[in-house]
Amino acid sequence: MKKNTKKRWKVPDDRSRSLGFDRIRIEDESRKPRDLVQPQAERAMLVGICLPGESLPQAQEHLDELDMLARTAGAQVVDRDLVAMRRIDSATFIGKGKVTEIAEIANDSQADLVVFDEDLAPAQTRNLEQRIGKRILERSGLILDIFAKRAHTKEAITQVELAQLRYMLPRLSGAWTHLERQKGGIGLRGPGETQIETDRRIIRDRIRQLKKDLEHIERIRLTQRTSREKTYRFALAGYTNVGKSTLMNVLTGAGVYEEDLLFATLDSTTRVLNLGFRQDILISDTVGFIRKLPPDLVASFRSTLAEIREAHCILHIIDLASPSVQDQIQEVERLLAEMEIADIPQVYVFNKVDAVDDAQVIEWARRVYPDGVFISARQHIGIDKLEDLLKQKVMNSRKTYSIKLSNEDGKTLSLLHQVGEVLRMEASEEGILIEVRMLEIDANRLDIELFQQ
Ligand SMILES: Nc1nc2c(ncn2[C@@H]2O[C@H](COP(=O)(O)OP(=O)(O)OP(=O)(O)O)[C@@H](O)[C@H]2O)c(=O)[nH]1
Ligand SMILES: [Mg+2]
Repeated sequence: MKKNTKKRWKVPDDRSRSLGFDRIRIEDESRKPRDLVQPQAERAMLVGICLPGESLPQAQEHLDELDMLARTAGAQVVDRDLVAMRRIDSATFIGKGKVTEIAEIANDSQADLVVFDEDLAPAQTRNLEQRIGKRILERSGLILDIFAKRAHTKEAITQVELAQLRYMLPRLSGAWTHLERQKGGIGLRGPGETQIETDRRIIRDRIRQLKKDLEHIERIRLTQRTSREKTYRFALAGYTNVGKSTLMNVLTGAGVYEEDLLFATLDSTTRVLNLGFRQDILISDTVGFIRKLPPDLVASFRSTLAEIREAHCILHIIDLASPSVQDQIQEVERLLAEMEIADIPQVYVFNKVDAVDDAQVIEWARRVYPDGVFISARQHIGIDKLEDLLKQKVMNSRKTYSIKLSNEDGKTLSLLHQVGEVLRMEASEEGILIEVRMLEIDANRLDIELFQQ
């Protein structure tokens, strides 16, 4: 499939909004159209951190990723700095000397904001803002910002807004101090504090409302889900930008938006996967993971991520051409473990083999993941093999049962024909003995006595 041929909607370019949590609307502004284009991109300086125990190339890759995140958020990256740290400074995270250095670089490059690759304590952000004299944003704030831009359905918009507000609440005093400073900040402490309290109350009320909205959306989702319960379900999961949606489109022709962007997909899409079985097999494309995904976001996306949690088999899609492939695999596994779904069978699908120059990388993957499948979703390489493996997974999950029915029970008989493959039928005066192969979940759901063979 050619890139973007199935593009369904346009990513709104809303650079009119500045980056970062201090512009999150407390009012219901989020429902307003988001496509006001302002070509003036914000100028961002990026600060990568090399923590003790981390290698420099690793920190460099993380900084590259931050660069991509910043660009995805619509910023113009004007400078980058990598800070190697021996210990974390409680006041400023990076320490006095580094703060001065970064302030100088940020000034020289006329940055509007400085983005840190680490999450900072609210007080550290405040101190850095004061000393650097620029708006400070951290990785989580950036990710939340991108999610806010990508959210299109009511569910995603609600989930992101909830995450943003949860993220904002403990940081409110910092944001306010920032506003105070802009206003001059003299003698504003009293009214300022009152304002914070008011803001907090409004935010808490809004959080309550959003949670209610989400519960309602989840209930609707649940009703839709129960009708799919009889089917075997695959879920595509993996790091962002690894090609999940591209593969989904190749396997199902779903027309899911795919793009060389981080978090192109926020809403899960579920489609029928035709593997030649009589029962429908479903496959879901899901939101991508990333290193340091803000916990507020993971919590808010609970129902979207349920597509993964409720799958019978997870296809862990991996970008084999990425220099951070090992880190990415680990991060996804960590998040899957956090979601407590370690017991769902996983298939490692190594994508983008067409873009791997180094044969050693493929050798490494084959050695470490002997059961892995190697494909190129874009070039349609290895898709047949993958489909065979998926068929195998479904087949393996089916079991053979014998059932005795009365001769009059035509209803159950037709039900068995619907959900399974009837292998043998023996009719006698006492009834019909049937041997049927079907999914265990189907068998459990049938309200009749079955004997597994
Ligand atoms: N070279 C190469 N590029 C690919 C392949 N599969 C996907 N891509 C490209 O990788 C980029 C990301 O693809 P998507 O399918 O949007 O990735 P995703 O995992 O759904 O990403 P998110 O939804 O952002 O998490 C696109 O530019 C694709 O064209 C492949 O097999 N080879
Ligand atoms: Mg996608």
